[in-house]
Order: sequence, then structure tokens, then C-alpha cells
Amino acid sequence: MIGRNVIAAGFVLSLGACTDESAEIGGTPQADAETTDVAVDAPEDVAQDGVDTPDSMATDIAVPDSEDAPDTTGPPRALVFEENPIDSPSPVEVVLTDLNPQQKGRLTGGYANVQNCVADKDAGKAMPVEFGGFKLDLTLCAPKYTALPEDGVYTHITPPETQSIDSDAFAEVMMYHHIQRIHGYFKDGFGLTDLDYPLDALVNVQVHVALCDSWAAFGNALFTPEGSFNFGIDFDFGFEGAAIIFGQTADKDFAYEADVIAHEYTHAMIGATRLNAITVDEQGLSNLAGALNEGYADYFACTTAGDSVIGNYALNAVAGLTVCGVPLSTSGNLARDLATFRTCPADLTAEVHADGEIFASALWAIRDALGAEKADAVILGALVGFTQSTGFTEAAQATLAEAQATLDAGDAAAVEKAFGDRGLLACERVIPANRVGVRGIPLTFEAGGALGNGPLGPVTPGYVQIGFLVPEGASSVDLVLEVGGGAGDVDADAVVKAGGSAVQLGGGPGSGHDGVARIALRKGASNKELVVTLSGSCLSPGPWSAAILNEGDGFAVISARLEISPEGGDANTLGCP
Ligand SMILES: [Ca+2]
Ligand SMILES: [Ca+2]
Ligand SMILES: [Ca+2]
Ligand SMILES: [Zn+2]
Repeated sequence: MIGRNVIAAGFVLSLGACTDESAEIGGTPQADAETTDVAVDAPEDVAQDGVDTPDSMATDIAVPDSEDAPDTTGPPRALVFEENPIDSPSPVEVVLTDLNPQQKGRLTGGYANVQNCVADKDAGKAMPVEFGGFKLDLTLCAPKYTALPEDGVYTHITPPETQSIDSDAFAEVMMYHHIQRIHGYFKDGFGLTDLDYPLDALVNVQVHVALCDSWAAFGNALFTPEGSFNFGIDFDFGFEGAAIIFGQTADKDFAYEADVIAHEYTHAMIGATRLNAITVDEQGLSNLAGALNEGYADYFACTTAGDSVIGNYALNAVAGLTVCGVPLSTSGNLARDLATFRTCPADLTAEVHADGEIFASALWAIRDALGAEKADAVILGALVGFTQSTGFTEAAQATLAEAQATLDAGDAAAVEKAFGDRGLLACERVIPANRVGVRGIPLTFEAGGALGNGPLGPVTPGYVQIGFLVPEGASSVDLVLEVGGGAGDVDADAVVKAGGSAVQLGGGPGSGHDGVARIALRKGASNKELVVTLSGSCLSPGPWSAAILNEGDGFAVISARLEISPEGGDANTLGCP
């Protein structure tokens, strides 16, 4: 998926007026060598600079599954955004590579099979659902091939003047071209062949809501190994295997951004069989594998574009979203710049896209030091050996080892520095209390029992621990956690430990940890605060760590701070002798 809180509820509806953020078509389209030279297995009759050939078979082109003689028209020129409507607003001319001549009227070729999800209530699949107390009669849009050539070319398909929740064919052309482009990068550059088939891709995904008789947009983009996905309701378009599914909002079409297509395709190429596990280790829950999956998807999108910013259009000031006129979310600029310096643990959030930025910032620094060609090779060389559960430290160490084995000492030292500067060669998940929430992302604590019959039984540890500094002379301090949405039914303990390194958790329910004490969290002065009081004569000054073990409802912490305890008094929560 491309965005973290682009949508609040899985699907969104826009009844508002379209914005004036039009996808401008400027200037005269030009053949573009850089985008055509990644052609993969291009048909022989595809020239790099399109010469318009008269099309004697124009009447056949809209008929799918034609078994006519090979297409003598072409080359199949088309217009695309090289990057997106903001950074490259004038579409450039490219040749759509490797279209299957047996599939006329379809954007079906070597590595992509692209359809448009059209707003057709009669053709779409009905989905009556209960949603937020409402009974909603929903109908999915219907996949259809709508990008049809004229005289063998597609250059008449241009971006709409004004973005809206629509079923435009330009989105299909963008998707086809950029999948072919990024596939060519992985296959031609690195010999990856896992996706040597036309992967299903769907654009303009939308859902009809009977309640207000309107088409609701899906404001995100994703790769799904199963072909369907569930956001409270099941989106099943009938794909038999993996698929890439793109939506739009009132002012953004996610398919208009090459970065987003490359990000999702990278998930398909390298992230379908690795880096998907949520694990439990001695520090607690970990979703760093998922963060790596996001970080690599961002890195390869950016390195192939030669630009460190991902989502400058699609994730930048996405419109607030509404369902039947009710606002569901607002959002600011969620674009990610890999050139922004981020470190472990200070920038950890437990949210995979945001944590992925930490690792991707190191990858981008490696690229800055080595150049794209060497950096991409060493990064991918290590990545192909990753498992479902590889974490930050293992990934950084493996990439460093790959660099030491394949590059000269100076380059390897640059790789070591990029990871080392960002704390990634030994990334302990202990975030300083004053860093909790500063990136605008609440720290999630999953509910007790979220692990099922996992190693800690009904107790679920946090994704990250919280670090804090006990001042000289203190005999009692409070670690105060501000909880978004209230601390109502929270039932959790903190295992605390002096020294600053992560609490090591043992292997069984209620058992084994190397902390000083396990202390129940209590409600603070307001219902929005949870407090851990550390008191007793053995409270030593210096860095401490707290691992939260949750037995009750899930909760999210929006900030954390340390206070000298007003009421710790003579208590001895640490059980000092
Ligand atoms: Ca669209
Ligand atoms: Ca970009
Ligand atoms: Ca308890
Ligand atoms: Zn993603």
C-alpha cells in the first residue's frame, strides 16, 4: 500500500465539487528516449521514434481476442506522465512495449494486464454491507478494457482536464507503461524473472453507494497477493492471483504517479514472498519486516526515477474525504523524501511506511555515495536473500556484507557509514519518551491476546519500548503516557530496566524478563493519561527502558513524558530491598 492514513475507513466518497487541480497537458508531446529505452522484448515493428503508419486494420482494434493476422500497424505510441502531474506536467510520448498482438483492444502484454474499473452499476458486483451502523447497498465497479487505440496508436488518450472520480483511460495507459518500465528495470538489470507474466492491474477503483446514489472513491493504491483485499468490506474483483489495485480521490488519481506504480510493483516483485511477517522477539512485537518492505518499495521507485521524493503528487495534500457528504478524514502532505535523515530509534513509530523511511534514508545515502548503479546492485544483492521476518539490523548487516564482498573498501565504508549514522547496524527498539508522537503518528499497542496462542499468551508486548532519563537525586518518577481516545479499559504493565538498553522479554506468559520490576499502569490525572510510577531507594539516575505488556484493549500513545512523581512518596514500586 502506498499511504498510511490516506483513507480512514477503506472506501471513501466524494460528493464535493471537483478541485481546480487539473492535470495540465502542456506543450507538444515528444518522443522520449529515456522512457522508451527500457523497452522489454519489444515487438520488432516497434520503432523507438514512432513513425505514424497508416492503419489498415482500424476496424479490428476494439475486438478482444481477435485471432487476426499480426498487427501491421504501430508502433503503439501513447502519452504518459514521466513522473506525475506536478513534477512533469507535460505528458511525453512513449511506445507501449510488448503488447500482445493476439489481445487487440486490450492493454495486455508481457508483464501487465490492465483494466479500468468502470462506473457501471449493472455490470458491477453487488455487496450489501453493514458499515458504521448504516446498512449500505454497495456495488463494485466493473473491470473493463477501455484504452482502445485509434489507427494503432493511443496518443488520443490524454489526462482529463480536471480530476474527478471518473473512469478515464489515461490511468490505464499510465499503469501499463510504468509496469513495463519497472519490470524492465528488475528483469534486464538484475535478472529477476518471478513476474514474467502479465500481472493483473486495475485502475479507477470506485464503489457505488445506494444511500446517496453516488460513486465512492478508493483513495489508496495497493498490491495484493490474493487479488482481493478487505478494508472492513471485501473488495473482490475476481482476479485469480496477485493484482495491483489503484484508486483515486476527487483531486488525485494514484495511477498518475509513476512512483506509486513503481512502489506497488516493487512490492509484487520482491515483497510478495519476503518481508511480510509480524514477529515476536526478545524486545517485543516487531513489524520491521513490513517496514523494510515499504522502505525498499520506496527506494526502488525513487532510484528508477532519480528523485528522492515519493508521492509528491499522489500523497501531497490529498483532499479530505467524505462518505455521503460526511467527512471521514483529513490529510496533509504525506509525501516521503528519502533524503531526509532519519534514525533508529529516534524516528521509530511502529507504522510501516514511516519506519520504512528510516531504512530507505540509509539506502538513499548509499546511492548518493556510490551512484545508482553500484548502490542498486549491492542493495538488491542483499535483499534477495531476505526472509519473511528479516529486520532492520539483519538487513543492514547483510547489505554491508554484500558491499564488503563485492565493492572496494572505500565503497564498503560508505555503506557502513550510511547504516551506522542512522543506528541501523544495531537497531534496538527503544524510542526516547520525548520522541513519541513527534512524527504525528500515534504509537500503537495491540490488544492483549492479539497474538492468539503466541509465545506470551494473552499478553501482547509493544512494537517499541520507551526510554527515559531519571534525573539525579530523584526517588520517585512518573512515566506519563498520553493516550489518544482515552485510557478507558487499558490493562497493561510496564517492565522497567535501568541502563538504557532494551528490556529482554522471556519466552512465556508472565515469565522471564531482565527488568527490575513489572509495574501496572494506572490512570493519570485525566482519563487520557496512563502512568507508570518508579519509586524506591534503588531508583538510579540515568537512562531507563520500559517495555509495555498489554493484557486489555488496544490503545495508542500520542506523547510520553517523565515527571517527578507528586505521589510516589514512600512507595516502593521497584521492590527495592
Ligand atoms: Ca481517474
Ligand atoms: Ca518522485
Ligand atoms: Ca493486569
Ligand atoms: Zn507500500
